[in-house]
Amino acid sequence: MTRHLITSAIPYINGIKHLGNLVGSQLPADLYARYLRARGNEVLFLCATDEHGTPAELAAAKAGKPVEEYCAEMYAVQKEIAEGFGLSFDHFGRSSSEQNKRLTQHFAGALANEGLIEEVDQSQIYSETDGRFLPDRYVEGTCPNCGFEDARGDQCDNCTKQLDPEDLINPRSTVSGATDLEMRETKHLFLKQSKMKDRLNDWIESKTDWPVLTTSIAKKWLHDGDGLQDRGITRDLKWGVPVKRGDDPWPGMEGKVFYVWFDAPIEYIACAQEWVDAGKGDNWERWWRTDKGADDVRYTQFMGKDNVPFHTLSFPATIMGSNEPWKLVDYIKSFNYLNYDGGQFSTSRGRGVFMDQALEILPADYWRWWLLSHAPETSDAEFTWETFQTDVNKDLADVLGNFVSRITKFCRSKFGEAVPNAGEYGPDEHALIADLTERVARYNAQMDAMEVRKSAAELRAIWAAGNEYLQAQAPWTTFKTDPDRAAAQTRLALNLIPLYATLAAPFIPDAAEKMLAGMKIADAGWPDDVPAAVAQLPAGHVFEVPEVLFAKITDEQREEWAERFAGKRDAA
Ligand code: B3M
Ligand code: ZN
Repeated sequence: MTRHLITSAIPYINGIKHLGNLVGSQLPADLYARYLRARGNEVLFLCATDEHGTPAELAAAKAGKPVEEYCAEMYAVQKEIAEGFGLSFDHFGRSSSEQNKRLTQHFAGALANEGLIEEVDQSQIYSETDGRFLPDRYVEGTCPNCGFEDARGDQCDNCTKQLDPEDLINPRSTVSGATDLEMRETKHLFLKQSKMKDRLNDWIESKTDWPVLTTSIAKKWLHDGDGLQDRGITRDLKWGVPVKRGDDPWPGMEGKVFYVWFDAPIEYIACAQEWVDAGKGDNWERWWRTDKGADDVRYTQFMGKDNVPFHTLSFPATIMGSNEPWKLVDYIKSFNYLNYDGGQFSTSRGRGVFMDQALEILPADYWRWWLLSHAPETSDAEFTWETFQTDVNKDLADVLGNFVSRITKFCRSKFGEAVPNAGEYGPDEHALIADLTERVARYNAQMDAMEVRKSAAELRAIWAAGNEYLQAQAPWTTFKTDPDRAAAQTRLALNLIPLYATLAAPFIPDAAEKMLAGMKIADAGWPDDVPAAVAQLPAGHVFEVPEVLFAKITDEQREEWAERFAGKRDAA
């Protein structure tokens, strides 16, 4: 079995993520991690909070708290919500960790030794009103690339272009709104990405199996305009990793920190160190150092499209440029945006459903199923309360939930809470098993390929096949004339429950657990052999009718929620 390293983009510490963020990184990463574990692979699944830079400083200032305290509190909040959604990280770390600080300084030193760092005297935006330099998100203005008026100084949310604050047209301070901005001299370190262009280009060109969304964004920034630019990797901020050259001071860079996008991806590695230091693992190098066994690892990253440039170009430039044997990513699965009810999710306007609110109103499985089955893979997708209600009620309550409840209750009423013994399988049973064998093979193939929507569609079809079988055979009718035949039908239908639970567990882990608990089978094992998998509950096997798996969403609930989430929540 292959060893799989999986990372999800690490969410900024400021505020709670909305469902669009969730479905673009952490949730599909969790789906894949759960699937691979269930199939017997060794998996290390890591995520963390992204705690440095202007997002954290600005949010802490707004909350009126010291930034360390703010980050510690928000880390605890994000960790709890991640657990609530069943995100099965092996470790949920923090980019402000000691491990990441040391590793970030180490990489800067290694890049400098390779001649890939340049000290640049620069003029940068300084605000007289605020009494400070205004890096990154401290400035907003109009995007020079697409004309979007609320572009941030680090990146335009509309066209994803990476920006520098001085690129913005009509810049304004996000601290005070001040527009009396001037340019002042300051010194910064630049990563000479332009020197790495050929290596990065060859590497991207070799990734012919990657999603087009991933490679097209990488190629755009490699070739459009003047091509790959050198990037400033330091900032005039207080909060962040202090600039050092390995363990040594960096003359002239006192009081500065590394840019958040320089240290954030390094946290993927530091997180594995944190995992070991927390006593959860014993060897991080076999996951990350190709000289220490990581050559055998398959490394997959999950992220929204706005994060792609940093993962296809900037972070690989750090890794390759260090000239040290670090593991490079093998596959980048990226996502488009999920929109909310005719517009965009908006953190600042509180528009849409945020992760904490989602869990307040419904169990995680409802969200997991809907979001994953509508993952914005080939294009942007849209959340509406109507489709959410319709799809959840149909797929989860009418198809899966109804199947489980109907057959277990029927069995209890006619044969008791044990798998009935009489009767033989006939052509209909063998046809269903053959159909499921083919479908499970297709499901495996889609899951292996990380085709999230197609996997969900196949799973839905697998559930529907059982439902249709039950509907057509109607053991409750058969029972009146041929109780033995009804017993055989019931035996097969009951045996589909552990099969369904196992296949569905990566999508809806809580419901899957209830199904297995009801059927009194701890671990049904992945159905590599479907005929054997549907013979796991032998005649006489005792079960209990599981509790109701899914309640239907009512029209009143739908209307209430649509109103509640239309956009009033205080900005994070
Ligand atoms: N924190 C962006 C985000 O939260 C950023 C990702 C970092 S991945 C290394 O969407
Ligand atoms: Zn733009």
